[in-house]
Amino acid sequence: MVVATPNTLRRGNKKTTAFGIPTIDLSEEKSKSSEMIVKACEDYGFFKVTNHGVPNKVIARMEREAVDFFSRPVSQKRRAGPATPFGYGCKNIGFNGDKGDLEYILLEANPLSLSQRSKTISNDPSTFSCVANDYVNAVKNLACDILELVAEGLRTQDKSIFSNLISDSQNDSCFRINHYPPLTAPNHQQEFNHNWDPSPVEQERLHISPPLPTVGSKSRIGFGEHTDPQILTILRSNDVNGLQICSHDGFWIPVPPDPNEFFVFVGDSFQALTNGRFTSVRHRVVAMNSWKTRMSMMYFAAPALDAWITSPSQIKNKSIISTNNSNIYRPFTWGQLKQIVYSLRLADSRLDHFKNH
Ligand code: GA4
Repeated sequence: MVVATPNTLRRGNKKTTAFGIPTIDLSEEKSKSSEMIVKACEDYGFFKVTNHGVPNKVIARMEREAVDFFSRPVSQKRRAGPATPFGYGCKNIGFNGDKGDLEYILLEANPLSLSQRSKTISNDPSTFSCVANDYVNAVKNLACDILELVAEGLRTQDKSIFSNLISDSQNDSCFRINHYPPLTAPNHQQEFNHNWDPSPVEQERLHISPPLPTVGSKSRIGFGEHTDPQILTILRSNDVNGLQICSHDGFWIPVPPDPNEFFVFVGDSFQALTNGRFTSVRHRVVAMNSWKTRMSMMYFAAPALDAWITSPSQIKNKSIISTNNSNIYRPFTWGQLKQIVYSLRLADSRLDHFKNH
């Protein structure tokens, strides 16, 4: 694991610290990588994986389809929207007024939905759906491998205890592609000055709304700070920077982009599944590059809506998962958490609703 000495930089009023990101080579011996993954999940809730086994061709094809989609005229992209929550979205995130300087497509990660949605996304829907399916399956397998290594590292009896949740045929995983405009590019700004909202009243309101918050003098919020509600997120981006993670002590750490590797985020559900031993990582995207577009693809691994999110310590031996024997959270289903998630703002903490008092 590479964790360099902190090198503190100042951006605006806030401190930003450049660290080495924990990096796990999946071709290493299982016992070693499982231990390192557990440590990274505890220390950061975030790490990078190398030798991940996802074929370059699968990634390149997905990227090509996504670039093709976002390069289309707004009128065509809107055919795939609005994002409620699935479909094409621009600037609006969720249903409670959150905004970001981005456009995106959010898709349900199952073959049937992908095939239906593809018809609104591409002129060649069968190719898009095939490419998206291949990508989603490859990253889902990667997520399962990682979850099995975590189980190994935590020494749970059942090594599939976490991976079974997301390989379930009813899993509620989703797939998102985010496209961030460069910081200053007149043509792009024009493209991004439309808002995807069907209501004219709302559109009117959005045009007069204040500009998106800035972070220091030369950056702007692309996607505001939040944690992911699912179990695990697998992210891949192009070579444009902007992603930052928040350390346990509150520093924003810039994550250098690496188009050849994947980044893994612990989500809220994994925090609950481990009784707080892992913490979901707060992260955000700030637009800092003046001339290049950032594009990222995220697979959010979630269980079935009726799956119970409860620490195995409640089922088996408590000492396996957490040194703290009392249960921090009462059991809840993924569907119940999702309902809370969509009733709150992006930056809110959702697990508080399930805390045992
Ligand atoms: C954050 C993680 C995923 O992108 C997402 C997002 C979702 C959305 O865009 O529809 C949410 C956001 C995310 C958390 C709070 C709610 C829901 C927007 C929002 C304001 C798809 C998810 O599952 O939760």
